[in-house]
Amino acid sequence: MKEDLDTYCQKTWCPGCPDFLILEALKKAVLTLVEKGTAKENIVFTTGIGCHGKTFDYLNLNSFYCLHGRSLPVSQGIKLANPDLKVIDIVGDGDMYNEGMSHLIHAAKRNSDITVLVYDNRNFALTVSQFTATSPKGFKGSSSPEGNIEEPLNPLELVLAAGGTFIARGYALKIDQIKDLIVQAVEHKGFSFLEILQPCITFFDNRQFYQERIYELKDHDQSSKEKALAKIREWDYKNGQGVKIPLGVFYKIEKPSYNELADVRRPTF
Ligand SMILES: Cc1ncc(C[n+]2csc(CCOP(=O)(O)OP(=O)(O)O)c2C)c(N)n1
Repeated sequence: MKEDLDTYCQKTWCPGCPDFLILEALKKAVLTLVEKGTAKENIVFTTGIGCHGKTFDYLNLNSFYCLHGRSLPVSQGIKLANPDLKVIDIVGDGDMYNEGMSHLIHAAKRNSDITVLVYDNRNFALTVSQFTATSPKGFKGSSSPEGNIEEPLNPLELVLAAGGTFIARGYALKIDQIKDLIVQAVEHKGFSFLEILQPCITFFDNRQFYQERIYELKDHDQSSKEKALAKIREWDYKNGQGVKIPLGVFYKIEKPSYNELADVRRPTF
């Protein structure tokens, strides 16, 4: 039952925050995974610190609240210790692309069999709007009152280059799409990465920007790195008119995961 995934904690997200929608999608995804045969007890999630991290309090599943930017080492440790678990790592853009960036590159490089969900609101929201690696140039926040002078990073391109074997993007306002992408990501064997575009209605409300540009990937060859890169580069994360923002699975390939190669339960002789 979906209610079994609820907790008694009062939700302190801003009223109307799309994090509520992502939470809904997550619950639906967990129920789908359970229906398909995964025991609820075998789904574990970790979080970083930030608005996204409050998911720890609001979702009744085995979980671990980690230091800011340091959830990936914990997730990988959990998976290494018990390969039967499905591990979902919930992070923010500041958390992952600023504080914890090196962990992301290495987890993708070694094709660690975990799922990373990035709630990308393009600012450090909990601490009231410092710019992050995905804040656009010109973004005005508490640490860039005259506008961010840096150009943003394209995280999907980075994860593709690092070695991720499942790379997708969803939009927080599309609950069912996010749910489907989470299920696919968790079922993928290897490093799965789902970037969720999450408008921050308090500090960076870019709903109109997204709604004018998003479209669903169709007839896309998920096995081709070159085609994935071309689609990923349709939006270079910079400001500007005319950019299109594809949603869906860009890249998905089969490759032995770190955990298959380093199964700690394998007998040694
Ligand atoms: C090592 C460390 N640095 C800074 C902080 C302060 N801090 C707490 S939450 C936060 C912002 C989180 O932003 P993000 O990861 O983008 O998540 P969001 O709140 O936007 O969901 C910061 C900087 C901290 N807790 N630990």
